[in-house]
Amino acid sequence: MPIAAIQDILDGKYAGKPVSVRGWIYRKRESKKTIFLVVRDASGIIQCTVKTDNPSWTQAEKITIESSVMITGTVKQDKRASGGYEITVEKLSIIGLAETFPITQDKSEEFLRDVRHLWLRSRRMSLIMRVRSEVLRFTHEFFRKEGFIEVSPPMFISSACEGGSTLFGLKYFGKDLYLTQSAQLYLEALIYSLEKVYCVAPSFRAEKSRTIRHLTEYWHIEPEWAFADMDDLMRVEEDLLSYICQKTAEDCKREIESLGADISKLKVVNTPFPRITYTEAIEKLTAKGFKIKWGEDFGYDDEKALAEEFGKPFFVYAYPRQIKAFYCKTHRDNPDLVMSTDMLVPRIGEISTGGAREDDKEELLRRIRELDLREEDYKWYIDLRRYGTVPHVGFGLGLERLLTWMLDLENIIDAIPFPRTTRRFYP
Ligand code: NSS
Repeated sequence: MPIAAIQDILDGKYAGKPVSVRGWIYRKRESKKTIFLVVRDASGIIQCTVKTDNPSWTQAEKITIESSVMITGTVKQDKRASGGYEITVEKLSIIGLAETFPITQDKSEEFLRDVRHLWLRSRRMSLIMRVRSEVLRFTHEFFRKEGFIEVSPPMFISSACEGGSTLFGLKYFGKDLYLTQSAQLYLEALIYSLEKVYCVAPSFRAEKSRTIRHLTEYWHIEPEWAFADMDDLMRVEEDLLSYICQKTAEDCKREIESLGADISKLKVVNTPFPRITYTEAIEKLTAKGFKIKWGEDFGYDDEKALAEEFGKPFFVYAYPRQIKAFYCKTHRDNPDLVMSTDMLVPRIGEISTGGAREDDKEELLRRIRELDLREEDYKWYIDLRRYGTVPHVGFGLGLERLLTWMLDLENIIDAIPFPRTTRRFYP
């Protein structure tokens, strides 16, 4: 007999028919004459009933929550059953009898994080993981559609992309190396042959901040492309975001509704996004009574206050040189500013950073010296400006920050199966 996906049964494809399902015991309830087993598989949950006269009765009595099972029976339409269908069991086989499952309803968030390897079985976590997978699919679809080539950057690196304070160091055959913070510098090398490239890869930050938006290991969506300017950059970025939001609203409607997230905020993500300069952002904040001065970087509260005003994704661009990385291209008509842009969303603040890269060798060297970086660490990167330099742009979008916003998650740690933070690296 074919193994049916539970969702197909709930969709009415097996009404009145014999069927087999495989899965785990989600709930169990007993009365004198009937045992009700709610079984879950990857697609959904369904109630299965076992009667006293069934030869499987003793198996059903013995079975525990989270035991794995194979059930054969007949699908019955029943308005009282949640989902509208149930299975009258003919045969119940226990595959793996579970010990007493440690997760019960009254457990704390902290406990659930300690048993993350088991909590991943919850409906909530599996819904999030499904949407995460779909968002990755839409990301790849978008870049392929736009002619970008997927590349694979290294994770062991020898010099910083985003500044030393968040670098994870490690010993590499007696030498000091680091874990990558961003694939950007390597992507820049690849545009000279492939022109438009992207990757989805882990990035590591020795980030001490314990906030709802920081992980020490996160997944980074990073494109980089040649012969492009800030306008091209913001256009591709907003196109990507609106593609992801529209497709997710369409294809993950059931998941988003089950998670209780607000689907309407995804549907209204249409291009073009509002754009304001850093200087305009400072003026807005000053008018709201914030103490921030021109030249200072935004804190989380500043970003949240700005984002509240827009209520949807928007760009801040043209930042002061002193708060941005060495690779940012200086505005030729105003050397105090660099061509950098952040995308901000409500509640989370910054979800992506990008910009034009300094493509002039002398300007780049000036920046490297100005920031006291070691020129020899960036020798290969400077080479890229020696041999056929081109104007080019790119950005980095944090997948988990994006999901935290899209799914109204309270904390970024629920956007990734095994979160790593300052305090959490188990399981
Ligand atoms: O440091 S970034 O702002 N920028 C870069 O790494 C550039 N080199 C990217 C590029 O242009 N290719 O990080 C980019 C994004 C940021 O906006 C967040 O969405 C995410 O990466 N990010 C993080 N997510 C989770 N946890 C932490 N700690 C984190 N740090 C950055």
